[in-house]
Amino acid sequence: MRLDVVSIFPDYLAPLDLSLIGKARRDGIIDVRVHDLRDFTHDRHRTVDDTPYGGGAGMVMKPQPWSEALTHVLGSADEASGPAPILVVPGPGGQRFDQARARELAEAPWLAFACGRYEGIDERVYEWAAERMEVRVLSLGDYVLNGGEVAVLAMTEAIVRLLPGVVGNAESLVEESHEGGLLEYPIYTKPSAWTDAAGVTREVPEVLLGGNHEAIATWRHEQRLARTAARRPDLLAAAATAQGPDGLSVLDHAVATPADAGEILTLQKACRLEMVAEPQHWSGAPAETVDDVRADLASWTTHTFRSEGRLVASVRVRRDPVDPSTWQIGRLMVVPDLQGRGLERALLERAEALGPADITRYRLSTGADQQPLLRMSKKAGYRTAGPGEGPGTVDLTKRRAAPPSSR
Ligand code: JF5
Repeated sequence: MRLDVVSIFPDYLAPLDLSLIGKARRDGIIDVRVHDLRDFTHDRHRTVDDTPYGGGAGMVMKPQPWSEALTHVLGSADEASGPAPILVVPGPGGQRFDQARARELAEAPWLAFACGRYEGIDERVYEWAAERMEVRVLSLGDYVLNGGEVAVLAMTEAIVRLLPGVVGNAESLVEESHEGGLLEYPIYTKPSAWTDAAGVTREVPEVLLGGNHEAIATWRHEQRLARTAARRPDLLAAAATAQGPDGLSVLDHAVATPADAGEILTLQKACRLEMVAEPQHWSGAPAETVDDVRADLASWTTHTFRSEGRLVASVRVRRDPVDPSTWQIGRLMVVPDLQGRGLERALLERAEALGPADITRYRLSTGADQQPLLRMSKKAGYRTAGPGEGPGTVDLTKRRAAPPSSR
């Protein structure tokens, strides 16, 4: 795997020569090249930053040194690397870098990392780069570092250890925290009774000493669940959906009330991803207000699904006011971090099942730009019926299957 890193502090990346990563480098598993961004400036002061247009605190990294540095990286393509790297830009405003992302990036033959400093990089660099390679803005977590370098060290370590031949024992790679969506169980080693300097003795849990493998597996699974619930309740919903297609059944279901309007609006906004992906193309179309959502709650029945109190999915249904044999389904939403795990399909099936017995047809309304949702509903038997009521929406319909014969 080729790894290129562009930074104004190349020395910060010296740890890439140490430990397992250093060994992988010496073993020829990875080829790491660190570049100094200032080498791509042309002024006496080797300037990489300037003040922000529109005002505001701090400095912004200039586009020109970045385009030249990245052009230099692109120019070093070879047979093994492929034509262009995936460009990773660490930053607190990115998508979360997690174990799944590490596994995905470990498949790439070539990764380049752009280390931002100050308030960040001129937005046009992202546009320029996206025309030449795949660009990922990735965040380690919800905190701010002084620059991307430490994040690159963390990400490269998580990625490189997954490469064949880097970590000796393949087992130790699979059975780790975050694989499977639950935290690890507690581990112990000898002695079975350990006495500290104060004379306090602590025992290893009895079940681990017995050799009953089934009892040990059960105990460990319970420990993982209890730990995850206590320390990372946010992981439980994801773990539940990973267990099977109907992750919906483990969520708390309720019918929305006006008190839910604010959260539903937040979910709606989170699901309108196109604004997030392309800020320069933001249409400025008037967004719905919390009062619009409240009004909708009066004319529809909105069903909410929560995990540990957090609203993670919702859908609204009603009998069609003009055609009472039709069951209307709309605003089918799943929070972005749980999308694509089968929850959408389960939600649609739940919405259909809510239709009274005399319903003969379903009409699903969705955004014309909601590609994954359109694909899913077509797989579920829906066909496009035409443009929907709201701007930018489409209607899809499906006949309800005849009820099973009562005899
Ligand atoms: C950075 C401008 C990048 O702060 C971070 C970060 C937080 N989580 N993951 C990464 O990146 C450094 C700071 C300022 C761009």
